[in-house]
Amino acid sequence: MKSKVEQTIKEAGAFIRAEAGKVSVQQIEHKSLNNLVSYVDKTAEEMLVKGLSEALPDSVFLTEEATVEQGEGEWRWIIDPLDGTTNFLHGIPLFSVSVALEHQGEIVMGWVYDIMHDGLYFAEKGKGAFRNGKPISVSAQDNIEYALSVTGFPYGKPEVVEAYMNILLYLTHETRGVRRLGSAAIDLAYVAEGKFEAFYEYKLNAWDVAAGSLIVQEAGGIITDFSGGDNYLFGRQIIATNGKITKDLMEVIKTHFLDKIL
Ligand code: 2AM
Ligand code: CA
Repeated sequence: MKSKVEQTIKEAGAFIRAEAGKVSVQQIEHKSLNNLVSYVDKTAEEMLVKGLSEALPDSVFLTEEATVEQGEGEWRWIIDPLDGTTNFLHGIPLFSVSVALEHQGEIVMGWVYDIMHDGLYFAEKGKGAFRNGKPISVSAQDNIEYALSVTGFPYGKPEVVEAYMNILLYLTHETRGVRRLGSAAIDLAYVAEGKFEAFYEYKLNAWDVAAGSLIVQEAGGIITDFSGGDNYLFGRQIIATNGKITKDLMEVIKTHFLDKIL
């Protein structure tokens, strides 16, 4: 099953890579102002649905582009066929395929394919995390002052977005800094690999984080929602760290963001 899944993900990734730079302005649809999609996202999703259905018959799907019936079931694939669509459309080489497998409500396997770097991140519950077959682990840094974080910016109510930027301001002044890459799945993979100490974001969807979260956990990190709970998959708040700075980052997010929007 695993090799069929990985073959499918690499084929979808190869298709996306081959289309990079070819999408015309007329072929871009605006789901909303900041939310773009093209035939590339949809075709990649169809390729994934076909291959994953063959790999695991009777499985159901939760997918960003909803090219297939969305179902609930014992085995469910949670998929973002192209995470980082804006990067893809602008020729910035940071976009990915994100595929998670859920069994009875628990994520048991996850893959993030960093397409332009040919990096396939994989984790299986209880069995560790890997990049192209080699074990990976989170950073050992336990001092938030020396931590490099990564985030993405939410869209929505201006006052909430403005308050969210306070976190950025604090981390810019008081820590090593913050990056904003544009693919949540890659952000998580990079935390798992020890490149970043932390990732946090507000208003993401389950398909952006389902695979990457398991990869971080299996690499030794910790994932929570903004209050330290475990509602990060559907709760639209996520903090992923190397396991050593969760408390500090949670405090920053509480003081500089949550307390300001209440
Ligand atoms: P996408 O490229 O699959 O749309 C960047 O911070 C992350 O936010 C990406 O994972 C991106 O996923 C996601 N994203 C893009 N537009 C968004 C929106 N309007 N609302 C929520 N998330 C979004
Ligand atoms: Ca997407």
